[in-house]
Amino acid sequence: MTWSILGAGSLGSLWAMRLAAAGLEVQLLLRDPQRLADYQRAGGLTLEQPGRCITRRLPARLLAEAPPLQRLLLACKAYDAAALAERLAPHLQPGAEILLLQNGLGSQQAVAAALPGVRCIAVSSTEGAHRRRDFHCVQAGAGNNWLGDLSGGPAPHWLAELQRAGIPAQWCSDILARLWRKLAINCAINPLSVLQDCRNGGLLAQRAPLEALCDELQQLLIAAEQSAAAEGLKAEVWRIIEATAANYSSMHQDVAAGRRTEVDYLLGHACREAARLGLALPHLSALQRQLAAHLTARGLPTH
Ligand code: NAD
Ligand code: KPL
Repeated sequence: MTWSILGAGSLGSLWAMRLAAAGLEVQLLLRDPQRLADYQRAGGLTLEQPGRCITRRLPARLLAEAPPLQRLLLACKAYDAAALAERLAPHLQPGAEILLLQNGLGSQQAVAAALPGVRCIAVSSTEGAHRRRDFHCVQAGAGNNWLGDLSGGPAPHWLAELQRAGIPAQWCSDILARLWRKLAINCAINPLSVLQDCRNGGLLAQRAPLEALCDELQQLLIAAEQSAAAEGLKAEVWRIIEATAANYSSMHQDVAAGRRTEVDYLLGHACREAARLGLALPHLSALQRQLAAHLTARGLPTH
């Protein structure tokens, strides 16, 4: 069974290289002929891990030229996922499985709606990777991957294959709760770190706004029937801020690099859900307005 990887960026490369190192069949699906030529010129995919740097010439092709796909890792940003799912639909075999690596919420549901009959497995990842240059990925730190089917169902037989390939992977029977929890943590930390232009540790001086945001996020989680995800949220946010004090949040890094953020799938999703549930959450709404103004002033999309 071939693992097809669509999105040969940071996380997609990290997965592809570990699967290939374990002797599994992997193919990269690249965007267009130019990107395919760039990949060939780069001599393959490179993964930098502590103490070693390995390059592999993994097979790569265009989606249009790929044989029907059975198992695919969708490793693009959340804002690209729905459009890519529509392009993927004619290339998937009946009974295909697709793993969704996107952060936040909303994109997974859009992909599932675009691909009826396909098993959509959402992944909540705390692994870290970044690109040194195109097709050269650096593993940034240890983490975990929780996998779960948004429609329920048992763990797939290939979960052990991932673990054997050194990809930390744990099956989660309530993946929605885990995605909501991560979304809430990201909503508390990331936008404020952008507006304050600080490392996560800088938020230790923002106790009052952070506590108000956590209170509203807890209200939202409870109203969205995600009470388990609401439990102990404030304490975990503080723990993560302390543990990542020296780091810039992913949203801060995107804004600083002039890249589009995934805000629409984090704070945007939270605010839309609050509106749908008839909840007034003034701190969260004010944060969304301030962040939108901040992004607009820098020529970045607000969605
Ligand atoms: P990335 O920008 O490094 O990679 C995305 C890749 O998708 C790029 O290579 C891009 O070229 C490719 N892509 C986009 N449109 C395409 C198309 N039409 N055809 C083919 N390829 C296409 O992003 P990333 O950092 O790997 O993040 C992917 C997702 O994983 C995001 O939702 C992110 O939030 C989440 N995530 C990332 C990390 C991390 O450490 N990088 C950690 C946890 C979660
Ligand atoms: O996930 C994160 C991010 O930067 O996106 C943390 C470190 C938890 C901050 O929200």
